[in-house]
Amino acid sequence: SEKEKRTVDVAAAQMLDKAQEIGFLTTFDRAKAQEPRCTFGNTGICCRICIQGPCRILPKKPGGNKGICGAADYTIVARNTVRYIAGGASAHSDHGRHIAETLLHVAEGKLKDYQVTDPDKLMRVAKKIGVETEGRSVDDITKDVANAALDEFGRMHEQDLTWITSNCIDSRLAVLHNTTIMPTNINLSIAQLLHQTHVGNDADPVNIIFGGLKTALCDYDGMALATDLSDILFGTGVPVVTEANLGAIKADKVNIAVHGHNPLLSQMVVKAAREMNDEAKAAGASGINIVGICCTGNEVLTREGVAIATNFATQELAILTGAMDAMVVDVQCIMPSLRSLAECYHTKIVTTMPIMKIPGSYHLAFDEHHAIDSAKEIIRLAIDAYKNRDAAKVSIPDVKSTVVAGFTLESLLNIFKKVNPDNPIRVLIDAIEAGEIKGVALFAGCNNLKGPHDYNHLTVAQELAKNDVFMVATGCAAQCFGKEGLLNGEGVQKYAGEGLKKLFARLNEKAGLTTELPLVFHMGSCVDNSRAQELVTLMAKEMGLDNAEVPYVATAPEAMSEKAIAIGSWNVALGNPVHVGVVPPIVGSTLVNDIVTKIAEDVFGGFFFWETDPVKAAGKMVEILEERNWKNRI
Ligand code: BF8
Ligand code: SF4
Repeated sequence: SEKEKRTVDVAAAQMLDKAQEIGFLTTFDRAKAQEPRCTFGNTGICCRICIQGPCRILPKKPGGNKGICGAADYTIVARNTVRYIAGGASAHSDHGRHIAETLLHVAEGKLKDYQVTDPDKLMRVAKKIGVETEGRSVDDITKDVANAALDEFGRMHEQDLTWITSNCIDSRLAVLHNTTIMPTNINLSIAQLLHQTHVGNDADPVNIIFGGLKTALCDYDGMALATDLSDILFGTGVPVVTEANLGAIKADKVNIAVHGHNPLLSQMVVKAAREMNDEAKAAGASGINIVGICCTGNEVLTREGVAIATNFATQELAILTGAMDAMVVDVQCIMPSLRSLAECYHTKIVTTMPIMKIPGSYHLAFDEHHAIDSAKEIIRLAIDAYKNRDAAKVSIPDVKSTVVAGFTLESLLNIFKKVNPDNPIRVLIDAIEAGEIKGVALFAGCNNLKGPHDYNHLTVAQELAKNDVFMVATGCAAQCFGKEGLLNGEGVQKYAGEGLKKLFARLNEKAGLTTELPLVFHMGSCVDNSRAQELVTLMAKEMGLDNAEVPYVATAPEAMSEKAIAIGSWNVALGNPVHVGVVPPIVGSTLVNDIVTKIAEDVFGGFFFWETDPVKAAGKMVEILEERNWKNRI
């Protein structure tokens, strides 16, 4: 049906009907309006790197088979591709830098509203990166850890990035050294990549791609340190039970969505809200209800059990419920369209960061020095807005699913520990060796309206479950699974194959949780893809293999952002096969396409493949896992 073509999310479909009724154009309409796409842009052979352009590759026209400067299709495609990576690495690493700076200021006693919440994680991270802990104060260790993180961004001596060297096994580090893609300075690599791809600079597609992979590793480094330091500041999540989808918005409460990526803000909003229920009651509501959209939602879900409202493509629809009083946003993946939609309602869009403002929305500069006060000010805006809510415009879809989340690597291993106290990771490997499961798959990334919303995520996961694949997820993929009932025990009963069910039965028996384990383990936000990488490295160590031999595969069924491209690229460099469910603007150069889908495997063991049909994609992922298992047995 037409609805299935838009989304598989029942709540979203209801809201899209409502949008149609009131004549509001959503991102779904705008996506349609962009069709048909320009083939040059769509396949990557449009160059706008200098303003002689845009140059397009017109193979049949004399003189048209290259850009004005003489750049061939492979140069143009390679340059365009790695510039996406530069954008993604900038976003992730700047997020990490912000956390590191905050942690340093905490240790220096400059910030009263933040503290080291998880000193055990601090000690583990300190040991991992070689910071002395014996007989030292928490503040001193914290300073050294924070400074080590900040040093990654600007060090001027040749020293490999610490969060890469301390998280990778030797065989992988050797691959990174041999291919000369080991970075020593995050900011430098990003800047150098922009230089490398300036007009009249590097024309060699292989060299450009290697520059891109070096920067993608900076993306990894920035997110790995962001995860570690966020855990230190806010705690390392443990299993929590909550709910997901627009039904988590409550008609009788002041509803505030935290949307964006940075937990420095959302954690404070959650904390402040707990102290302000009386103010909400004074305004006539029964309390305050915080819900999450996109990755900052995943952050506060993991650590505070905050419900998921929705994911990227359907963010506008949360406002269409008529019951969203404020949406507080920080950075990344926030649609500029939110403001005009909010104008049809009483909803306040509050931007908070100096690099992310939306014309016409309310800007409240978030100040870490007065974080709780800033958060309270935002919540008071929401309470004020609530007073203007028009009950006649409220229609909240009665759709939500139970979610069991909070699976940081630590909390996942704690469950494995109940089955194998001496060697928790062995639980997964035993299940693989016994043929119960075929391996592990990571779901990551976004929504992309080049296909129906959440359809690829859901279908790939159902197929892999049937084929006994153990699944972990981050980002908007994880939020889709929350909404669609894959983050709970019923998901196992409904979709898992017999082997996978056996493993779950063993785990559930020993886990000692009040609820059954979920079909897919929610590992957090997109920066928490570092947790999944730690998992595969742990498996490699235990199996005595290199990363590229572990039965592990990653998928971004609905990849969209530059960040997703960066994540996919470091996954390849670190040895992981990566499925992408949309055809990226790379296929305009057979050479570049072959490099990333074929030659990459010879060099890194990891490679990309594009498959828009989710059933076929899952089939190929299963084949990859089976092939790796087969090779490991001979
Ligand atoms: O960092 S998955 S749409 S929200 S980019 Fe954005 Fe993509 Fe969602 Fe999170 Ni990640
Ligand atoms: Fe055209 Fe070359 Fe300029 Fe690109 S860099 S726009 S191909 S002249």
